[in-house]
Amino acid sequence: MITDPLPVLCQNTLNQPALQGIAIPAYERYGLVPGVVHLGLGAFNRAHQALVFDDLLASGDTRWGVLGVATRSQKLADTLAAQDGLYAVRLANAAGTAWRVVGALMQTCAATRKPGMVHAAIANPATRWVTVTVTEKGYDQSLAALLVEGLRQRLDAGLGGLTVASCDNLSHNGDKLKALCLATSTDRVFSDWLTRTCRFPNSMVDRIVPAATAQCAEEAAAALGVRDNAALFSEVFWQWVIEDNFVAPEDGRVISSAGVTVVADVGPYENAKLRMLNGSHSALACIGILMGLNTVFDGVSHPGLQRFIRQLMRVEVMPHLTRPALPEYGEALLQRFANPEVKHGLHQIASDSSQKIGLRWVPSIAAQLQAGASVDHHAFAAAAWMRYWLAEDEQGRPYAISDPRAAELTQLARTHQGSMEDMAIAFLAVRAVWGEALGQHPVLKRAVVHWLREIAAKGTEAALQDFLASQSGAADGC
Ligand code: CS2
Repeated sequence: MITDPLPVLCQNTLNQPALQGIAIPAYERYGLVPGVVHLGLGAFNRAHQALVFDDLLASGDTRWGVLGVATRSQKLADTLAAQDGLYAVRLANAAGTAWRVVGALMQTCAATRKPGMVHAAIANPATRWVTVTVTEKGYDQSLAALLVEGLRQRLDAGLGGLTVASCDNLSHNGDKLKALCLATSTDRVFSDWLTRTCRFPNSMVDRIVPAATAQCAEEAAAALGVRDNAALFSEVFWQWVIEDNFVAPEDGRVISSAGVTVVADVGPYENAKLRMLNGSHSALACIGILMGLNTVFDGVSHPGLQRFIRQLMRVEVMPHLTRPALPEYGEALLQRFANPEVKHGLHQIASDSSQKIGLRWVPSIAAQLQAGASVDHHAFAAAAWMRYWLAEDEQGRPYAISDPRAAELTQLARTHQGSMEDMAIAFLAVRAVWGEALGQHPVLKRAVVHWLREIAAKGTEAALQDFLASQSGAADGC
């Protein structure tokens, strides 16, 4: 048997010589009682909010240690537990790359194995915040049950409420989480207590963090001299804009000191981020996958696709946004997408697309139609999305699709693949994606049918070139 010569990253190996020069937690972790319960231990939270809490802990404020709850995977909770909650993030931008070991995760647990531990942690007097990253599809009964039972135990113990911060890419994420909790309980006393004492700030979170791969662990081993089975790659850029709505009003000032933007209304930031960044991501993913591309970097390196995305933002998205300096924001996004060190897989972004595009594309399409303006870019992307459900790219390579509606939508694509018009109409009738009436709008329908026919007849690359030629009057500059 070949044994790994490298020791595993954990509290005892933090002083390895190879880690000298690497940013490691510069505070005493032992004995810290978590003040934050985080639900959803995925890559995004571990490379975003966890670093903010890590900075607050490093500043001497001991209230921000995290109990990380894996809501789906038991393995990840165990991997992190074996590393004393430590893991490294490689942060990259044009100036270079740097590793950082994050220490904010004090304990981990798997909700499916020990739900009682999660309830007890939420009901612990030391807990002040619950943060949530469970992805768009995670706002379901199991999340609500976990939260509501913990909060109910808090009420029974005579404790005060918590700040419950959703950090998922949903519009009005805090309001949605609160509504989910309230809808789950029929107990008036509990509902009144929750409404009176808990706060659910809306927020916009941003950092591009691809899912962990074996390459992350390999590069961590080479750079750190320890084995880190939970290592991540990320960009340097991050943003967290949160509504000033906390149980402890001073928390706004405290988290601002770590770089979080606290505002009265997150709406302008949230809309711009969902429709510009995430909307472009979903378009890049659907179109790029058909063309056989792998990553966002590959997508924006394709001149035609880059031009398409720039125009999509400029022509159909920006006119309906109020965030300041939109053209600069759009260009900055394209630069972030072009970061070669952040290998962000198009299939990762395309996963759960049935849950995403209603948030990312539909508001721009609706606003354009209302204004009597063009929806061609979104129609092209929507046509690519429909063709994507045939689960095979144009080179004939099959791919797996991960989506809660996968069975229904792959079946829809297969059933209608003989007629692109039927296929477009069938997909536009999926109300869970397009809403009640939007999919029936004749302007959208005509454009989607047209571009789906073009994609099927000529291939995506040629259809894209024709599309760009047809838009030659559209503004190219952001
Ligand atoms: C991406 C997001 O996977 C996706 O759908 O669009 O995870 C995106 O990278 C983040 O929201 C960036 O902040």
